[in-house]
Amino acid sequence: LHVELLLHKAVEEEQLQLWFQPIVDVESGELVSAEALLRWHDQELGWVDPEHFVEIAETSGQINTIGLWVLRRAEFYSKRWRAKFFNELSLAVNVSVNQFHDSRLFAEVKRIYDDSQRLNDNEAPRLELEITERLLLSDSERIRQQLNDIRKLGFELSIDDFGTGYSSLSYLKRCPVNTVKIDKSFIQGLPEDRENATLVTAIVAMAHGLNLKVIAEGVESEAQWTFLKQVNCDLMQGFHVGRPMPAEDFESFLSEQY
Ligand code: G
Ligand code: G
Ligand code: MN
Ligand code: NA
Repeated sequence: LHVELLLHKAVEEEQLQLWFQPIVDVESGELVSAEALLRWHDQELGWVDPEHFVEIAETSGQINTIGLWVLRRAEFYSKRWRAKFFNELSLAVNVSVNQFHDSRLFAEVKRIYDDSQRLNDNEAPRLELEITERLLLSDSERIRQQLNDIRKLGFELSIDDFGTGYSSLSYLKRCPVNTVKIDKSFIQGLPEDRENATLVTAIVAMAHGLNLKVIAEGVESEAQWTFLKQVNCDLMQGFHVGRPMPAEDFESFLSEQY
């Protein structure tokens, strides 16, 4: 409860931070996008594990407000960095299942879209929403409709932590997603782990068969990168490519390249 109150205060006082981790093309190694990740440093608690405070925020309901803040910050950085450095840059944000049961999520997505239309803006945000398999599993018509509406506004959707949940091929076919992100637990033993190698090869082939892009998460070595090239994985993310970094550091990283 103590942490919950501190988190509430941190949200009010805008003490949460958005960090960014690069996502690159497997073939060329070139930057394509970045994932926005929440970070929280509290005077008393120090750095709080995001998995821990996101779970608290989901239980307490604060994730709805936090999620809107994340979208607005991502919108801000997207416009700024596309204008300054790299017009094709896209940013991915994580969205909790809970947010799809709160009408403010779609309202905010629509607001971002409307603003970019109104300004006829060349630097309109390019945003991708990362959802989990759990959301697809809920199999509600209302959620599928929301996902469709979000796609119609030009936002992309990806499935995070793919392979750890229960999605079946039929869900992937019926849901309007663009990308699957293979969970890092499948990447970490590569290339030696034969079972993981088989699974990753199959996931890439299956996703491509359904016209989906594939991102490998948790890439930590050159050997893993080589394997991903061999199986034609599209994009990758991980410590070998770059760690999550504060927005100012990501901006310096961009300014060195563009
Ligand atoms: O950054 P790290 O890998 O430690 O993140 C841990 C977990 O926290 C991941 O599952 C990630 O999806 C989640 N997370 C990070 N940022 C956000 C966010 O902005 N919103 C939500 N809902 N989850 C996030
Ligand atoms: O669940 P989600 O995929 O949104 O969370 C991504 C998490 O994975 C972040 O907390 C990020 O810090 C972490 N991460 C990113 N790259 C690597 C990596 O190469 N190895 C490990 N172990 N974790 C990573
Ligand atoms: Mn993610
Ligand atoms: Na993930």
